Amino acid sequence: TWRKLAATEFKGKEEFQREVVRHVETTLARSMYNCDELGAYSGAALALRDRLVIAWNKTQQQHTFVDSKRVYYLSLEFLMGRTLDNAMLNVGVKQTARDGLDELGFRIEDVIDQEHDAALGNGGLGRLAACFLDSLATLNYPGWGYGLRYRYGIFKQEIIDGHQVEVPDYWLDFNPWEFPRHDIVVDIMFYGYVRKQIEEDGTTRSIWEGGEVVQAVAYDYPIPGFDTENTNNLRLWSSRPASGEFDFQKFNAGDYESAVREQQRAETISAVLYPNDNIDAGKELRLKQQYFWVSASLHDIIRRFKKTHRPWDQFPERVAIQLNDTHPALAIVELQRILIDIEHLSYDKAWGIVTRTFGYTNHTVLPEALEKWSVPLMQHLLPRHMQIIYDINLFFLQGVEKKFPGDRELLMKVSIIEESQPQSIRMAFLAIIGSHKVNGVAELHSDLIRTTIFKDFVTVFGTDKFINITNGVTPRRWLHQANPKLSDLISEKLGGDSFLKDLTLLDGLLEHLDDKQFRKDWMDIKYANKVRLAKYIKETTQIAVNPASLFDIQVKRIHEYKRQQMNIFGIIHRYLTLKAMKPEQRKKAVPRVSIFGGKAAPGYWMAKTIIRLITAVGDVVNCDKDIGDLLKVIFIEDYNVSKAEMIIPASDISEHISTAGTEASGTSNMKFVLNGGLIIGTVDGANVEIVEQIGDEQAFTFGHLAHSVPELRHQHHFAKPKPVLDKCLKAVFDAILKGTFGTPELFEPLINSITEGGDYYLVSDDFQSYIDAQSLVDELYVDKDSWAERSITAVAKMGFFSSDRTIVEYAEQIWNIEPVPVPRQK
Ligand code: 26W
Repeated sequence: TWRKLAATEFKGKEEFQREVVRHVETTLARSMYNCDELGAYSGAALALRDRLVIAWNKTQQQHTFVDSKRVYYLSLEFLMGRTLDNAMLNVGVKQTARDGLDELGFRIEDVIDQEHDAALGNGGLGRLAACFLDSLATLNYPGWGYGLRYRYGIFKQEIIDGHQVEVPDYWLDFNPWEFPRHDIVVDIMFYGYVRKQIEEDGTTRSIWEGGEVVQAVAYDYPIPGFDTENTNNLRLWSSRPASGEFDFQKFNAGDYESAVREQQRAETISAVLYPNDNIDAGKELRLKQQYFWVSASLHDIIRRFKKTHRPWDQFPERVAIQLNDTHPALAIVELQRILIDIEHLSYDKAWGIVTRTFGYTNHTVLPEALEKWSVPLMQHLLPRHMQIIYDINLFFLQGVEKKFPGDRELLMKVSIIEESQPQSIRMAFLAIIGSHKVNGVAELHSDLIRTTIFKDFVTVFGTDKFINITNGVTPRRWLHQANPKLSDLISEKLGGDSFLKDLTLLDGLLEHLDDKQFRKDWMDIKYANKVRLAKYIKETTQIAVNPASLFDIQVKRIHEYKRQQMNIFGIIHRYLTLKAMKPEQRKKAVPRVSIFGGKAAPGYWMAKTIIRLITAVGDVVNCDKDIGDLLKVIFIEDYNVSKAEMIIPASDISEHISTAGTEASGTSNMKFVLNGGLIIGTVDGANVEIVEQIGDEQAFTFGHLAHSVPELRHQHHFAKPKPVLDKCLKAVFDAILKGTFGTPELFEPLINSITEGGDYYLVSDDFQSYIDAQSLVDELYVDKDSWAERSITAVAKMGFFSSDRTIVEYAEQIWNIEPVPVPRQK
């Protein structure tokens, strides 16, 4: 049957090939005769990109034509990973491309492997933003991302002599996915002073002037949806000197150095992503990044709104802005400034528009991660914004005083300004006051923010302003792309791939639970994914691991609250136990491969010590002849999105073992279960809801609950004499201190943080119950058939955790936006 091709389709593999060849020979000016895999990648990417652009333009024109309300997702991080594979799958041309490349002599997997990850994020928050973009496009919502185009993304991690070494990640060499918009340029000012001016009508106006100006240039990235022509936009800003090049006067006068210095100063703003996850460093350059990005984005949004010639009142009916954590909280102040200083609206009218526009998502309760900026720094860098923050605070506190007369203590507690030395600005408080909705990212986390860090704001604003929207992940990347075999098997059983757009359809798998062949196919795919990972481990570490072993994986940023130290202590316990066994006893043990991956912030010394201990244990265990295949300890270098796509489908068990109440949600927990791995985890973050959905036979939970944590910490703090350590944990520490894993001095501080330092993350309190949970894992893994049943059951019940569900909740409860599909050609 004949139908018109979608904008993103090819007429067949021949047309695809022609396009690849054309790009290799003309755009890249290379010959097909000596075209390598990188050349083939570049050609394929450019061929596909031509199609995306058509759909992208159509979408943007449609959205402008309909004048629909848009959401703007402001995030300092977008951890996109690779684009080619995802884009081919989303627009449905992967098979065509595979066939075409095949005939040209290339394996598509090798071609895909040429692409550099876009690693513009640290961890959970950045990857969530990327999943949200995929869901927004797939659901046909008009939604843009706004971020920074860092020249260097998160550093590359090398492990040298067991230590983490950071190497810069320059990712822009050849990037077919970005479109520079040299016509979209915004001037951004820093420093300067504020002058008051009396108008003819007697009102006073504030004029901010005399500062340093840099330019923001837009770079756009198309975001294709799955099985739709809708293609959204991600706009990232790059900084450059205002004069375009550099100061030619200085240059001509021979002052080359200062001319170049000035250029570098401007370019520095978007040069590098801060590699801190969950720790606020408070650096001036970071504040400059935040204002630069927020100001450029707002000017762009306002310029687009103004083209519709609507009155300002209607701004919140056309624009929703979501603040991804407090990093963009200055947008609240910037919009207020534009509305009063430039657009001359009254303060109250402006503030009404501001609060109806913004929503704020909180992603952490860790006190060290809550952003605070020093008042003198803000005063110096953004003098007018500082005044406006004082005004916002004054009017807010006046309102509180009116509602709760005489409650001085409450005023102190909710003031944006903290009376520290020097004073500081609590950005989360500013974000709450300037938004109409505040949300946490999992039920437990949202409860915690309502009852702990933001409880005084619940008193002031009431409960309705504080909602929960549980995180989700995109099944397109995290099932269909990462695990094509499993995705195909599921399609076969469900009679189609609609589950990729409505993940709740997965529950149809339950009908096939008793099908022996299905269970076997299911476990064969898991095995094949483990073989794929084992091969990678062999190639990169020279260590052979047996894919028949139980694969136990913990991959995430290294942080004391995530407790990789507890995992490695558990592994040492296992090692000591195995060593103490007689050889015939050992034969009954379940062989295990413990796999770690993750980066430590460069300045986070304790996290680096944890990495050092993991590699040290691996060095000893992996060549112990008594142990052989019974235990291997692997650290995978440079964990990133593309590696996650290979690692996650290969887990039997993954670890989500944060101290209860510290992990806001976690999202890799969802990815692992969606790929048929079970989880061992604490009652924390989204683990709680995952277990609720899949049933507690399908998960291994352990440890103290969040509500007991404060009391346990208190006991550690005041305990005299020090409590005696659990026997197993003591044996582990003794082995380390005896030098079993090399120089014990390296690891003393880590042990001391537990034995002497108050054990803030409660490793000693949870250790025994962790070991018990691991024993249960061993026990149940032996029965492969019931394991298969658990794995299938878990996947079948994961429908809730699609980021599509998450995005619909944001759209309905916060943004008030509707889908605007691009009409399909008939
Ligand atoms: C100012 C320094 C800084 C940098 C990044 C503070 C805080 C952050 C992020 C908010 C940390 C982060 O990524 N949080 C994670 O967000 C995920 C998405 O909601 C959650 O799944 C994780 O539990 C949470 O740790």
